[in-house]
Parts: sequence; structure tokens; C-alpha cells
Amino acid sequence: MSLRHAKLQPTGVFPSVCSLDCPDQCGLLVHKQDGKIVKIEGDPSHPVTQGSICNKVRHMGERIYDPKRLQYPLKRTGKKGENRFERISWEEALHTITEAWKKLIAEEGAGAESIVPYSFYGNMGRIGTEGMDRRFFHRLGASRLLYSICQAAGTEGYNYTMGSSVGTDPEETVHAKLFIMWGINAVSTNMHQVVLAEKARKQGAQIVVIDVHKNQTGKWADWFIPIQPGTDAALALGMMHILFAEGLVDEAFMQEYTVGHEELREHVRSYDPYTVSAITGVPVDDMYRLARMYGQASPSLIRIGNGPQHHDNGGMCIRTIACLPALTGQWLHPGGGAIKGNGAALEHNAAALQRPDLLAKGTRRLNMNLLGKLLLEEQEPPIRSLYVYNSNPAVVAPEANKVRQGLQRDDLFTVVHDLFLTETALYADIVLPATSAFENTDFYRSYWHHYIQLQQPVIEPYGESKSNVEVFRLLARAMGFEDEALQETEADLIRQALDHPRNPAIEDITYESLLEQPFMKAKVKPLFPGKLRTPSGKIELYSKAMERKGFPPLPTYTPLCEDEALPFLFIPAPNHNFLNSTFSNNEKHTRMEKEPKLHMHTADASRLGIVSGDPVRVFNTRGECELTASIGEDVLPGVVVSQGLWADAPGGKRTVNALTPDRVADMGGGATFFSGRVQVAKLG
Ligand SMILES: Nc1nc2c(c(=O)[nH]1)N[C@H]1C(S)=C(S)[C@@H](COP(=O)(O)OP(=O)(O)OC[C@H]3O[C@@H](n4cnc5c(=O)[nH]c(N)nc54)[C@H](O)[C@@H]3O)O[C@H]1N2
Ligand SMILES: Nc1nc2c(c(=O)[nH]1)N[C@H]1C(S)=C(S)[C@@H](COP(=O)(O)OP(=O)(O)OC[C@H]3O[C@@H](n4cnc5c(=O)[nH]c(N)nc54)[C@H](O)[C@@H]3O)O[C@H]1N2
Ligand code: SF4
Ligand SMILES: [Mo]
Repeated sequence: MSLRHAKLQPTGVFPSVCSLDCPDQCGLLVHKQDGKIVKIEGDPSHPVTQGSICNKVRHMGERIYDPKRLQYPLKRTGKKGENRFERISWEEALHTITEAWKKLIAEEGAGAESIVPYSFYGNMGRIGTEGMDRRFFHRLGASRLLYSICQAAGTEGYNYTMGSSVGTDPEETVHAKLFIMWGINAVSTNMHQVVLAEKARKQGAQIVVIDVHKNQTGKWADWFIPIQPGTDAALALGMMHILFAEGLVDEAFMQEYTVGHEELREHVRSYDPYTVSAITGVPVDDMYRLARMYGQASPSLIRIGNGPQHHDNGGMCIRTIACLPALTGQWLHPGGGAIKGNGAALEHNAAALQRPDLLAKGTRRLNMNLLGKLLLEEQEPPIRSLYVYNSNPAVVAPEANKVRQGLQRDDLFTVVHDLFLTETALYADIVLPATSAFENTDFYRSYWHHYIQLQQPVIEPYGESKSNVEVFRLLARAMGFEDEALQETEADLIRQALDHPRNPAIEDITYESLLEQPFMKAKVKPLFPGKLRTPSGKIELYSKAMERKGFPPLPTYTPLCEDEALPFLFIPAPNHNFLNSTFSNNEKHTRMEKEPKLHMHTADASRLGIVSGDPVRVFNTRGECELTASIGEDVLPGVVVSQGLWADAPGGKRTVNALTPDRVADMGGGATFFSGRVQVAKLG
């Protein structure tokens, strides 16, 4: 089955890849009949995902042909947020946008930096998400964005320890004897890691889950360890204390492959089990049991999730957890070690793809987590235009009320390019219809497994919708930019991106080879023996780089920042049937989720007179939100958890991010979605 010309064939089964922001990046088979997608299933020949896919994508066809999908460009006719638009032509849309931008660029006190692109990974295709778009905005001279909303804090933290986003090959994890799923709701967010762990379990592996919420993943575990939010670094340090004290460390490995193990040994003396238990809420006996389990099982794998790093102290927390496998030498055992992400192993030629040479030196960079504040407070130069694609900030960004207030500004010229009239698009001056990934050419590289995959168009563009790459080519032309780089084809972009002599692991992977086989495995070498990308080339238990930046050089527990003096820490996590806010506008998916719930401990609920099923108001000074109480023992007292980024009309009350702080985390400018405090009251 060749990928070539799939879109020209009305009927057949075509290999494809899931475009969503999910580590699994499944191989798919798209069934087509009379030019339309009739079924989407997993590709059984994909070595990692092996034919199984999640419910979300099994029903993706409904999203592709959803009557609500945008077919034409729109122009706003009512007030911002009012949902009154009229159809316009692409010509008019492009003209309106580029005229507005040309005016801003020429205007004194504005200039090109007054234009701000805002995007994330609604589609993981590299040329559409961090390719032609970057080239265009570099050339335009627009402000740059700090892409910090997802894993920025944890990535910086992990890199201090390990040098880059590299870890265990997930395919090897079937050999592990112990899995610690640390702050990851893998049953929902990384289902194939669960499948692999299940295989290992049949060979005797134990599965431990450390989380603040006994969700599906906690229930699946052999041992669920509830922890106070934001205290995971203390638990990891307590484990190290016991590992050193009981001689459960691999001295030879530390000697050969780490720096700072002697300093660390001294340092963790103060993290005794009693002190750590008081911080984390994990009983002393459980700490001993966990540390001994970890010290004795081999291979053991820590799957590090996003939960612990969406906190004020998230960077340091991940930096700390990432030290554990070095103490026990697990990196030398196939299947052992840790996976936070594997993005760097599959690194492509980002400079060739994004062309930073088109960028003027000193162009400002704005942290996407501060969007609301940036739009509302004075900036130099001011923000006068926002171009949103691959993202839905009115729902996904912290301090949602500020974001929406900012989007209301009459002097802000907003363009949104999306498949749907999202909550954000309701505030746009111009809305552009986007193709789905099945209508595009792009390449995909997982941030978890080691495969690179190609997407060739399977169907024709829906209505007048266009891909990101195509829209940026058109915008470049309408701006009068003559650079060849802004007109190159998808195939050109992919060829340039995959030509990366610095990463020999992908040397055999080219656009041409991917046309013949939809996925190819990068030849990633084991990390050890070998040199890491840390300054010393070794695992840095002691980091001089951190010291220079003003961080403690050794892994350290720092408490969460003071938030409002309210009784509950609020953890608004993702859910099973949406992908961030994607699918929240689809009835099948919302029906499967039933309703947006607030999980609360029985003791807290009875004090507040709340029972399961009660509508509750969750609030703080940032905003409020209305959810349905679900009472039990799945969260600790003092913690409340919601799941899912639910859609909302303006004035609606289901936006959990109305409550989340826009403080930035200790590292990477990261988001602190899970470090805000709230009060809860029964409604009505
Ligand atoms: N079904 C589904 N899959 C998804 C997504 C989705 O929305 N839905 N989103 C995708 C994206 S963009 C990402 S980044 C990943 C995220 O997926 P994960 O890495 O699983 O991250 P989260 O779901 O944000 O949080 C994981 C867990 O951390 C817990 N947690 C919160 N605070 C703490 C803490 O302080 N300590 C500990 N130990 N646990 C804590 C939460 O209760 C939650 O169970 O999933 C991707 N896959
Ligand atoms: N409270 C809370 N907030 C969170 C999180 C949390 O755990 N809790 N998680 C955070 C995390 S980890 C992340 S990654 C962010 C994710 O936030 P976003 O990246 O904004 O993710 P989505 O909500 O899925 O929105 C993606 C949008 O891109 C559109 N899209 C898809 N494909 C294309 C395309 O090819 N072109 C264009 N132009 N548009 C396209 C989709 O239709 C959708 O509207 O949310 C963050 N927000
Ligand atoms: S969302 Fe994740 S699990 Fe579902 S099909 Fe896509 S890659 Fe696979
Ligand atoms: Mo994310």
C-alpha cells in the first residue's frame, strides 16, 4: 500500500498517523469509500501501537465531517464574543489581514513586534506547527512566543540532570520488573505504555502509581501511593536517603556515569523518612517499602508525567525524580531508566526547517502562559494583533478570565485559524478554516517512541479549508515577501527537516523512504556507555549550570508558592475522552465524559454539606466555575481534582482555567495549572 496519491483514490485503505498531541503517535489505517473516510482503525503493523487506538480517534471521522466544521473564511459582524460572522472569500480574508499588518508595521509605536503569533500542538505535524509558520513570522518580524504551556518546566529540569529529552526506548519496557508511573494518568494519556506494562506484568512486573488522584491509572496499579500535590521532589529525596543509607545504590554506575554522587549522599541525609512523610503525606513504612522495592527491582522504569511539573516547583521536581535511576544504575538495563520524553533522540534539522536566519536579532519573546496579562497590561511595543492557530487559548490558557478580557479589546486585531469556531475564534476579527491532518502532507515524530511517520493527504480539503503551510505561503505572497523559503512545497520542507547530519539516528529516514513505508524507526543508541548533552557529559546529580542560574545545584524540595488563603489545592487535569479542549465540542465525547466533575474527599464534603451529584461552585479571586461534586476517597483531604477542559460559551461557567494562576514555574517559564487554591460551595 503506497502513500502516494491516496487522496486521488476514492476507495481503499490508507496508512496514516495520529496527529494529536499524544505521546503514542499511533499508526492508523484510514478506510475510504467514495472519497469519504468511513472508518479509522489502528495499523496492526505499527511495532509500538500494534493496531490498538483510543476511542477519541476511532470516532475522529465524526469530527472530520462534523457539520459544525468551518468551510469558509469568516469576518466578524457583531461584537467580539457574540458569535456573529459572515462568509468572505479567501482573497478578502488575506487582504484584510495583510493590510492590517502592513499598517501596524508602519505605525509609530507599534511595528511588527506588535503582532503576536500564538500556537501550540493541536496538530503535531512538524512543518505546519513549527515550520512554515516560524519562517513566516520570523520574516514578518513578529514577536516570538515562548512555547511553555505543556512541559517546559519539566524539560528544563530533566535536562539539568540528563542533558536532553532522552530516555528509555518504550519498546524495551516490556522487560521491566517495576514501573513507577509518576504523576501520569497513562490509562488516558499514554495507553500503549499501559499495554507494554501489562505485558511486563505477565512476566511478574509490579506497577506503582504515585498521584494526587486515584483515577483510572491509580485503580489499575498494583500499588497506588497518594501524595500531597507539589511534594514529589521530597518523596524522591526521601527515597534517595533510604537507598544510600541501606546500600541499595550502584556505586560503580555512579562512579562511571555521574557527577556529584558524594555531595548528593551527604545532602539527602536531611531528607529522612519522618521529615519527608510530614511533607508528602506518604507514611514512613510506605516510604521504606517503595525505596526498597526501587532499590531491589531491576530493570525498573520511571514514567515521568506532566502532573508534577505543572506546579510552581515543577522544574526542580522533575530534575530530582530524574536522578533516581542513576543511583540504582538502571540505565544499563534494557527497559530500565526513565521516560519523561524521547524528543531529542529523534531530533530533526530545526534550523533548516524554521530558518532563524530570517529573524531580526533581539526580537522579543513572550511567554504564552501570560497571555491574559500581556493583553491587558501595557507592553512596549503594545500587542495590537494576535494570530492564533493549533490552539484554543480561551479555554486552555491559565487565568482564562484575563485571556477573554484581553481578547475583547477593540483595538486588538485577532485572526484565528482552526477547524472549528472555537471559544477563541468567537473573539476573532477574521476566522480561517483549517484542513484536518488527513488532508495534509506532514511528518510526525513521537516524543515517546522512536518512530518517524509521514502523513500524505487521504482526502480532499474540506470546503475551502487550507493547511497551515498553505495559509502561510499565501500570507507571505500577500505581504509581498519574495523569499523562496516562504513558497517551498511540503516535500521540500520535509526533505530539509530530515536532512540532519548531526543526528545520525535519522540518517536513513527521508521523505522518499517514508513514501514507501509510513513509519521508520530511528537508530537511537543506548544512552550508556556514551556521553550525555550535559556540560560534563555525565548525569549531573550536582549541576554547576543550575548553580550559575541561581538554583540549588543539588536536587532540592521547595514548597509551592503562597496562593490565596483558601482551603483547597485545585488540580484541573485532562480527561479521557477529550484531548485538551479538542473533542469538547463533540456530543459523543461529552456524553462519554457525562459531566465536568469535581472530586473531593468525603471528610471535606461532609463539612461543607456536599454529596455526590450536587452542583458546586468552585471559586477564588481569579474566577469561578460550576462543576458536579463526586465524593469519595480518591483524593486526599484538602485537594480537589477536576478532569477535562470543557467547552464554554462566553459567560459560561465550565472553564476550569478561570481559576488557575498565571504565575510561572521555577523553570522554563512553565505553567502552574495545578498550584492554585480554591474554595468550594454547594450551589443553589
Ligand atoms: N485522553 C487524553 N490524552 C492526552 C491529553 C488529554 O487531554 N486527554 N493531553 C495530552 C497532552 S498535551 C499531554 S501534555 C499529556 C499529559 O498527560 P499526563 O502526563 O498524564 O499529565 P496530566 O494528565 O496533566 O497529569 C497527570 C497526573 O498528574 C497528577 N498530578 C497533579 N499534580 C500532581 C503532583 O503534584 N504530584 C503527582 N504525583 N501527581 C500529580 C494528576 O492527578 C494526573 O493524574 O497527555 C496527552 N494525552
Ligand atoms: N487546566 C489545565 N489547562 C491546561 C492543561 C491542563 O492539564 N490543565 N494542559 C495544558 C497542556 S499540557 C497543553 S499541551 C495545552 C494544549 O492546548 P492547545 O494546544 O490549545 O490544545 P487544544 O485545546 O487541543 O486545541 C488545539 C486546537 O488546534 C486546532 N487544530 C488542530 N489541527 C489544526 C491544524 O492543522 N491547523 C490549525 N490552524 N488548527 C488546528 C484544533 O481544532 C483545536 O481547536 O493545554 C494546557 N492547558
Ligand atoms: S490520541 Fe494518542 S492513543 Fe489516541 S490514536 Fe492518537 S496517538 Fe493513539
Ligand atoms: Mo501538553
